[in-house]
Amino acid sequence: MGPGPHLGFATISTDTGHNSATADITWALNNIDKKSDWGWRAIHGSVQLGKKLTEAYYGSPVRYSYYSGCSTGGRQGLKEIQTSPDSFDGALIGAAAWYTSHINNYVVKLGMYNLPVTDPKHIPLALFSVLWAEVIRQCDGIDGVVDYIVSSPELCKFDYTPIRCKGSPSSSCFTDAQIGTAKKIYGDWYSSEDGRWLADGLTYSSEDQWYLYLNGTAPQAFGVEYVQNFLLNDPNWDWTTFNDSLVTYAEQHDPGNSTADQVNISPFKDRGGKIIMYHGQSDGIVPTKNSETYYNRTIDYFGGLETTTDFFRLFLIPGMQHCGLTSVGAPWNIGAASQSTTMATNMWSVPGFSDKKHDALLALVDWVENGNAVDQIVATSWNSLLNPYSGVYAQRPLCPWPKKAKYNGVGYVNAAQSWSCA
Ligand SMILES: [Ca+2]
Repeated sequence: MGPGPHLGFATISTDTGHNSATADITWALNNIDKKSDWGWRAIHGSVQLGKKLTEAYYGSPVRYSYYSGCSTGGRQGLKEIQTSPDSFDGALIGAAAWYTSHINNYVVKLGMYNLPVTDPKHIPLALFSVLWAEVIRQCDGIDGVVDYIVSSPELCKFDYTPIRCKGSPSSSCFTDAQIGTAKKIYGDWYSSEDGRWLADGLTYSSEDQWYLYLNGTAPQAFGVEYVQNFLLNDPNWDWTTFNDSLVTYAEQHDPGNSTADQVNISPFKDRGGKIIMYHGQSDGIVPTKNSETYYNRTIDYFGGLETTTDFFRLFLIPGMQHCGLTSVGAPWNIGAASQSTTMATNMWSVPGFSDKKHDALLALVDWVENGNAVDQIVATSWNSLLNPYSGVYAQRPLCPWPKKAKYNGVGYVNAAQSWSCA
């Protein structure tokens, strides 16, 4: 909540009905109320209460209402827009884990690609960085500028030959079995039951975050504990028995009504609502393509890109990890949820650049209240990752999808004015 008042907002947040460690989902076991709170009810009730409190304190109606959240917070914002179009006038939605019934099962599936650790197909932690370095080497320059930032992963035709073991396996090369695992991790997930698409795979340049989901002796708890406590109410469920039919079961039951997959958001659009969605292109937790999938579905629903960009724009952030940060110096900070508070608890907006050109929330406010559609947002990184006093390292515009920032061919490559949206 800290950043909000600095920008003049009355601000509210919620624990969504439980208090737990990050990946602990045991609170959901057999608890319909807590599942619903997490799924949608805590956000909805907090918005209603927040407006009442604000109106009581100031003695006048709330003029505008905004949302900012990332990851599960991105999902929660989308869910509220889908179910209660009057709640917000603008929403800043990051790396949304919107497809609960699919993506939480996907976390189990993804982990199983690399398990058990005794299997020859298993890629050990040390090889993630080998793969990452080769991805950067091959995929970086495709976007026109060699800067360690992979801005066009979709154009990279990655060749495993340079990292493939030539003789006996070693700790610095990939066997064919391990290459098979890497291809699964990058690939989309299709049902073994009926062949239908189930989930997007991870993107080239996400490897630096693979340790989060792919380095355990079991799949990550976000997946396993979802199935145990949310889906099946069976804490003894054994992840080795996972099969793809669980997605169908999750779709049918959707405990807590948390899946935010509706694209009929006309009521929100019709009352003037605006959405800025963003996603790091090196995200190793929520695959970047999740946002593109939701956006493409929305475009299909509204009958084209232009009728969608009227009120809803997607900004991919090259080189940014999950919700923030970067390991390649990529401009990443746009004043979005948790970004500056991750740098220091007393930081807010984009330190040194708290204006609508650099802060996505202020850009959103300007779009909603003054009709100035957001054509670019300038992202910032600093010489020391978390220290804005270390001086700006790079700034670069982010562009409304499908546009990308393109280097003008002249000028300092780390200056925003050397780039254009094209
Ligand atoms: Ca590049």
